[in-house]
Amino acid sequence: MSKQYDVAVVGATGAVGQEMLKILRQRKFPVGKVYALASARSVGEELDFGADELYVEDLAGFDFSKVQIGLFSPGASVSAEYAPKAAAAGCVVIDNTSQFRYDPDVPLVVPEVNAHAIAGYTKRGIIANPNCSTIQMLVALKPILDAVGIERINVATYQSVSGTGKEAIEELADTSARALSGQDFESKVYPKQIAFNCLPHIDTFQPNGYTKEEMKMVWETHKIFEDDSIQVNPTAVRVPVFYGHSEALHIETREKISADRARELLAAAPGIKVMDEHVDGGYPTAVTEGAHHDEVFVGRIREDISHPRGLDLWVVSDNIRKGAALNSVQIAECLIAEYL
Ligand code: NAP
Ligand code: 3JN
Repeated sequence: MSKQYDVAVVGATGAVGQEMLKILRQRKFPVGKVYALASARSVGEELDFGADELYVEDLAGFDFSKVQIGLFSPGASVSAEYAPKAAAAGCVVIDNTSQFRYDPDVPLVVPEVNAHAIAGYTKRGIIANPNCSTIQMLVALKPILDAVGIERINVATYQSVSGTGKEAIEELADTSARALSGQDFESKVYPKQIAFNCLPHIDTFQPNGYTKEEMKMVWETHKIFEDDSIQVNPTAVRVPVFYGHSEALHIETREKISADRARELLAAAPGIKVMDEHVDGGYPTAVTEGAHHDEVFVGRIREDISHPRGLDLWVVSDNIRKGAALNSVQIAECLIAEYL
């Protein structure tokens, strides 16, 4: 029998944790025993894991020496406390929060882009999963970076509410229904109404006027592409979509690339599906293609009429799958194939 790995899913009751459990089964990850961990609030809750019953245990009392891999998504402050403890107990942590992403001793990995960086996990026993908006952008840009280089990226995101977690999914459903039936409602998760609206605000405002979600895309692009000279100018927007983030990318390459060549390169790249017909509906959208699928979908590929080395792309992906849970499980797959 092939080797099996005992795995702890930390934040297992959350939007990302639930998807991690689903993906471990869908991809037939060689799991031995799986532990579902969350806060004391959820202890005893039963979670679906195929034929096996999985009961939620308290993260606070868990002995991480029982597992070889920890898939973490309990929020940054909780990861800050427990990921180093888990690593000290011999568990390799794959962390979905922003807590360790910018630590030079922690690899920040998108397997299609920089799987080689996983080798650095031995320094702290932690591998960081990037932000969802960065992941889909860099999967789409990697073939273009390799072919002609990238000088500048202008990006506007259209991010679904599942990126904020399970309470936000409920808020969009509930406030949309109330708005449609003429009832009063209050926004609790978001600072303004999300139903039938767009909010140009994700995460906290920074001193430079950008939001932290936007700055994550800058910092993470530099670290993953190993090039701080690439200029990145993001605007992150929350939209009333349940699953799937979309992005309008306007890039300036170092050498000119035609739309046809870019389309060819993208079509041959791992993890990408090109959908770029110049007809009604010949492009991907969050709901019809992104949600519940694994690929990063790219369409609307065209040469920018306002810049001699400009290229425009529309990029869509499932933020909870490729943007979080799937990317983490792919990292775990690389880890066991090469290192454990
Ligand atoms: P969520 O649906 O709100 O779930 C949060 C999870 O964390 C729940 O399982 C919750 O357990 C657990 N948790 C909270 N406080 C805890 C504590 N003190 N001890 C143990 N467990 C605790 O949120 P989510 O959407 O799954 O996101 C969770 C985190 O993942 C985010 O904060 C973020 O850091 C990261 N994330 C990353 C990306 C990405 O871009 N890669 C995308 C989304 C999320 P209870 O149910 O017991 O409260
Ligand atoms: O808002 C989104 O679409 C993605 C959200 C990600 C997120 C949410 C809360 C805290 C993160 C993240 O992964 O960057 C964090 C965080 O860990 O900082």
